[in-house]
Amino acid sequence: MSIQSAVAYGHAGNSSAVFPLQRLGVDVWPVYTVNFSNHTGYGAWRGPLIPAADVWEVVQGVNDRGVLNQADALLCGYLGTPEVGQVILDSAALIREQNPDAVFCADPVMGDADRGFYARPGIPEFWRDHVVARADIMTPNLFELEFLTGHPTSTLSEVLGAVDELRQRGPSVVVVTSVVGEDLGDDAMRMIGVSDDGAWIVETPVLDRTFTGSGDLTTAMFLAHWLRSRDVSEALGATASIVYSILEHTTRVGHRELRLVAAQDDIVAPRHRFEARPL
Ligand code: PXL
Repeated sequence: MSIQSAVAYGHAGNSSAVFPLQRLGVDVWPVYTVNFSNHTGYGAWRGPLIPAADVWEVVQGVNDRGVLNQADALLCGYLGTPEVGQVILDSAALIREQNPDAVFCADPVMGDADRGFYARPGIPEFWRDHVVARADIMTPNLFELEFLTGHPTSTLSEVLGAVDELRQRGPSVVVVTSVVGEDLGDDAMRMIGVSDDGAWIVETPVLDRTFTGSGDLTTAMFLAHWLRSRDVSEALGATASIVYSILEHTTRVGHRELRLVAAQDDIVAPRHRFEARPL
């Protein structure tokens, strides 16, 4: 089950996660938190925030079908309102009752280094104060990691320190995207993944532009590959390969929105391959 935003035009939230998951062969059940015309990176959009009670109705309706024991994971991202935060926690608890092995993967969508905070007031605090303690996997970007831990970072060891702190508060697996640091150079995009088994980094070439929805794609692809391999290093390499290949295609054709449909073969057989290395 994937509880995230829907956008009519373009790709963000579930509109960036559902098709790639399906293309990987994952049967995903989308539940929507907002129904927007387009993502908020445009500065203007239309369409409703879905009231928390309505989001919960949809989750309960799925539960009424008696199928939640088949859910391997709950994936959550863009919330819309802080009240929907409680719904994702309740959904995680409901799924866990039916399938104790289900994984709760939370992408604490709240902002990034380019745009600052774009989530509504109360949402960043909800992720920090209520979701961290309950999630199994979290996938903050560096900006979000710094907020969740309250520690600004400027070196690789400070980033790893913040990841350890986050892991001590909840998620056993943490993936940090858009990692930068004084001692890391600016010649690559980096993701770091940490679990009880160790820490890994994967680097991809810099694409000199910004994207929206790439984090949502990243979390979805990581979760799918992690569910199959239970191996952070393997899942990190596979995710970097898919996401970079899609972003490279999108950049080459000069499109603002991720070219998920046109470049869909990259989801299954990415043209560019990257491997994570241990830290
Ligand atoms: O990529 C995060 C995201 C998800 N959903 C919506 C968004 C954004 C970021 O701008 O606007 C609707």
